[in-house]
Amino acid sequence: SGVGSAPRGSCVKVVSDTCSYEPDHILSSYTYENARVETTDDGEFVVHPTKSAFTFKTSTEVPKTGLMIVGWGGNNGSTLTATIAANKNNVTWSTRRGLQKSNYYGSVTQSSTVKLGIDAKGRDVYAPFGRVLPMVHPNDLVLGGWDINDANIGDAMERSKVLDYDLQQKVKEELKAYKPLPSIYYPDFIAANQGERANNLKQGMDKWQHVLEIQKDIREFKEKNGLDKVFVMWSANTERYAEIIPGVNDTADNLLKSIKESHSEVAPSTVFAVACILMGVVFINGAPQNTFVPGALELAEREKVFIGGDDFKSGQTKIKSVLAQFLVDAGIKPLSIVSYNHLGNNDGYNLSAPQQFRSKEISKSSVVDDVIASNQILFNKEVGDKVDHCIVIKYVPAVGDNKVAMDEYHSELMMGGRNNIAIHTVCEDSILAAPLIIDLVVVAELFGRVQFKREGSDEWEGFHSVLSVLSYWLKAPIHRRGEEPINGLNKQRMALENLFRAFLGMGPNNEMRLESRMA
Ligand code: NAI
Ligand code: DG6
Repeated sequence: SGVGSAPRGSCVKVVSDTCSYEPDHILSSYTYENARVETTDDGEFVVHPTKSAFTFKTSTEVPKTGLMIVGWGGNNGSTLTATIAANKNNVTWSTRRGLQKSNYYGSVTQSSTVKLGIDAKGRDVYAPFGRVLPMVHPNDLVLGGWDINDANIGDAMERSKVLDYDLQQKVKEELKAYKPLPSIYYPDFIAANQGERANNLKQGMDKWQHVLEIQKDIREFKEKNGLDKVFVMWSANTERYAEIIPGVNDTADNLLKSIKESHSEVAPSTVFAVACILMGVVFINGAPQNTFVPGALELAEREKVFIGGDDFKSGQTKIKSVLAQFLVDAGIKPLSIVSYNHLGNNDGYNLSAPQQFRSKEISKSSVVDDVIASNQILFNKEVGDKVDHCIVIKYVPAVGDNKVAMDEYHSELMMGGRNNIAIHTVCEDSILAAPLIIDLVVVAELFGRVQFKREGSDEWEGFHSVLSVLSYWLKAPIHRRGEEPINGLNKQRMALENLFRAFLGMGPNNEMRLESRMA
């Protein structure tokens, strides 16, 4: 019980007979409590509390980890690379506000905390999120990747015009040495206006050869850098939706066959995803398109490889996944949510084409669906079960990466009253998005080291290949077939915290505070 000391990389040691520290792993026992609910025809809820016992085994050996970014030379990829280089070297630089130190603000794993419990005086005690369990540190990530444009990452950083000039000067030399690998470009999938960037391509190959080439790139990157694990992240341009065609991409076998036949409806992002899944490499999609067509999902399940997606949830949508939940949980009925934004970076340029905009519109729209479905008092056939949800994106080159977002939440109050909340945001889009890439990799890597055993079973199992705990960072979380995604940000964070606690044999965090509420 609680034997041994906190493993390297962690600052938390649990002393309990539900948690033990072994030389290379943590063992925990956990009772999962839930409830199965039946709703009768006359509207009664019949609740059956349930309990199931699990044993978790978390390896404490943090692997040497590599991250390969598709779209490495983009604003997100170059901003992330510059940020890691700067943090690794403790870079400071002068700004109009004074001396600025490198940091990882905006990353949950690096800059937020988790409540562990209370101290002797009843005050809450928090630990750094990234040190509750042994996790990869971003400074140790080895970066690589592909881009259809041949700019080295130093030049790409300058082109993106995101970071302070003085900071750019301090990391430029290191970044100039990083060259993106040639990538695959099927012009039909991204906006025609991106054509002029495409000068770094794997040419003269069919789609299956592309799969093999990508796999070769990953193997070589892994060997050259002596890595234990590699993760691949799509941070390339938003593609149009792929059409789901029976016999083409509806099953794993059909999809593989279609790639071998170079079917025109297989997108570059799906080719990357399939290449990764077939070699057991985790693939995460940070853009909104339907990379994970049904065949790709089935392939990931079959190969038992983690996948995550879709679309980084950075600013406007993150607020929406809190605010919509707040309104509905307060018993206030949102009638319309209008989200307008304009931006002037290359992402905005690509999204100015209708089909690519449509992909983004879909991922930005789905975020309130489960919130609406959670409240049948406010949303039902009689009083209306929909919110008018409107998404507008405009390309305005002058503002560059400084995205402007305006949101209006128009809601119904008691007795027909009305409530309007308007939010105006100006944010550096890529500085919001880059830390999400870190969190997605750090958390996906951790979950790959956790196994569980069900009560009465001797078999260690891994989590389902659709890694839904990543949904905190994703606008339109992919989900297991037959299930609905969870979009509410607070629920998503609660899931992360409580799973971490379960891996340490602790019950879920709650705010019952019986110590102070009882006389
Ligand atoms: P960006 O346009 O600056 O970078 C994309 C990069 O991908 C470009 O360098 C382009 O040359 C490259 N590229 C295009 N097709 C490629 C392919 N097939 N293979 C390899 N490289 C390819 O865009 P940014 O701002 O870095 O965003 C990246 C993606 O992340 C976009 O899809 C965007 O919609 C998505 N995203 C961005 C968010 C943000 O806040 N910045 C938030 C949510 C999603
Ligand atoms: C225009 O909306 C550009 C997009 O790539 C967004 O910047 C990105 O999807 C972030 O969106 P959000 O809604 O999370 O701020």
